[in-house]
This record gives sequence, structure tokens and C-alpha cells, in this order.
Amino acid sequence: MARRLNWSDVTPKDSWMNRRAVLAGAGAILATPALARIEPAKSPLSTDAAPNTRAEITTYNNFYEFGLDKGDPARNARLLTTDPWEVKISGLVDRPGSYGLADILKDAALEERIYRFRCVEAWSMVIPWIGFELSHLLNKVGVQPSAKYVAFETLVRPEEMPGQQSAILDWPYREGLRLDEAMHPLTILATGLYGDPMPNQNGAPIRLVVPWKYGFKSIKSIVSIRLTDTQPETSWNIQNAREYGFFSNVNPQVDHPRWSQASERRVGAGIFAGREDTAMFNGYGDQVAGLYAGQDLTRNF
Ligand SMILES: Nc1nc2c(c(=O)[nH]1)N[C@H]1C(S)=C(S)[C@@H](COP(=O)(O)O)O[C@H]1N2
Ligand SMILES: [Mo]
Repeated sequence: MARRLNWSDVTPKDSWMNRRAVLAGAGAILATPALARIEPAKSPLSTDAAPNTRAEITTYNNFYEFGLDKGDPARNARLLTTDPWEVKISGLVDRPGSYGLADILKDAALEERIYRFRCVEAWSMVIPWIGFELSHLLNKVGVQPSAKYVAFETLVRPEEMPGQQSAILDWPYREGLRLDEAMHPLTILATGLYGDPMPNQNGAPIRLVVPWKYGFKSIKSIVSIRLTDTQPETSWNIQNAREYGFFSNVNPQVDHPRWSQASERRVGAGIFAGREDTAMFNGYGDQVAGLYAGQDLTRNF
């Protein structure tokens, strides 16, 4: 049986090695919940909305590498091996290189952050992520003054990602942020949810979460982060530039060409709950509206 990712894989390497040595002599301890779960500090940046259930968050997913249906990732993503895992950091940085997950997490302040999450398909969830600010990693590798954007890529491994055996998208899945968006404290790299390591279907072992943008910006299973001075290509923009812009901020006033973005359905709310009005910037306007001062958001959608 393939080994599941343990939380010990994402703690600093020395303590991880020690714990491994201990576990080697006491395999049964692996089943102890206290070791598998973590209790990170709660972030003040959390929403106070009630989170969706773990079952909802892990069975209703978009992850086209594992199929097009919302249930496909939960069925197919178990094939994905996430250990070892390296992220290549390149471009306009002082310390480029391939970094192991343990290195990336070294001295990262892991927190639980409950974020509203809004898909462009007009459904939403509230998810208790475990993660740390992307700015922490970018500061660690040293962003050069000429950098203006961050480009992200997902793993390409068709043998474990059956969706990549057809050209549904132009693989790898790609996303990008402007540097000020990437450095914003709400932008996190998430490594888990509900106190557990990230389920494969949610983007194990490390994925982006940008809560004021439509869900597709929150790229999963990241293997490459590149700092650039030009706006990077993004998968959905390549696929259909008229429907998916670079910014993709949640905006109830700018409709998707094929449907309204003014309201949303909270996954799991039940058929009598009705739709909710969508908030500008997914409700994070106080924190992020300033990033777009003077920009025409109907043109820069
Ligand atoms: N690599 C990759 N990342 C991805 C996607 C994808 O298909 N592939 N789908 C995106 C979309 S459209 C959404 S809504 C979110 C869904 O995240 P969740 O399944 O964890 O809720 O992941 C985003 N990240
Ligand atoms: Mo989405």
C-alpha cells in the first residue's frame, strides 16, 4: 500500500528524521490520532462563517488532472504520490533551486485559516485551511526588484493523473498572480485542512489559496514557482480568454459571459436554503480593494 503523507513529512527535517526513527520501532503509534493531527494557531484573518463539512470539502472538487466530474478527484486522486515532493523556485529570485517540502515549511508560521471559497461556477464553500503566507516563502528565496509577477505550475504525471492523458487543458495547469497579490497576507500556501495534511483531491501536498479570487486561481499540487517581469500565461485564459481573465477577482457586477456572478449556492446548504448574494472580492474588499485602485475591473476581469 502506498504510504500516505504524514504530518511529519511537512515538519522541519531534523524533527522529522527523529520522529521517523521513533516510529520505525513502534509502527502502531502511526494510528494514534494525536500524532496524525495538528492544532495550529487560529488566524485572525479567518471568516466567522461556519465551515463546510470535511465530506463536502473532499468529495465536491475541481481538479481536472483527475477528471471533469466533481466526484472524480475523490475517486482518482488516491493514485497520486506526494512524497518526496520538491518545488522548483526560479526566475527573478536571489536563491533559485529545488526545495523539498520540509525546507519550504521550515520556520513557516502554520495557521488555521477559515476562508470563504468561491468557484467561478457560482457555488461556494467555507474551508478551514492549514497554511502559511506565500510572502514567507518568497521572502526566504529573495525576490529581485525587477520581479512583477509570480507564475505557478502543477505537477505533470499522466501515469498518476489520468486526466492528463487527454488534452482537456494545455498541461501543466498554470496560474499567476501579480507580485502585490502574491505578497498579500491573505494569500496562502495551504498544506492541509481540518487539522490534517492536505487530501490529494484538494491539492496535496501544497496548493495556493487566494480567497478574493475565483477558485481556479488557487492552483493545486504545485511543483514550480517562477518570478517574472511579464504577466504569465494561465490555463483558463489560454483555454478561453473571453471567459477567464488574468485577475479573476470575485465580482458580482462582472458576469461570466455564460452566466451571472451575482449570487452563489453554498455547497451543502440544502435545497431550501436559497442562493446568497455574492460579495465584491468575495467579502475581502476591506483588505484587498486597494490593490486595484484606479484599475477598471470590468476590463481587467
Ligand atoms: N492543478 C489544478 N488546480 C486547480 C484546479 C485544477 O483543475 N487543476 N481547479 C481549480 C478550480 S476551478 C477550483 S474551484 C479549485 C477547487 O479547489 P477544491 O477542490 O480544493 O475545493 O481548485 C482550483 N485549482
Ligand atoms: Mo472553480
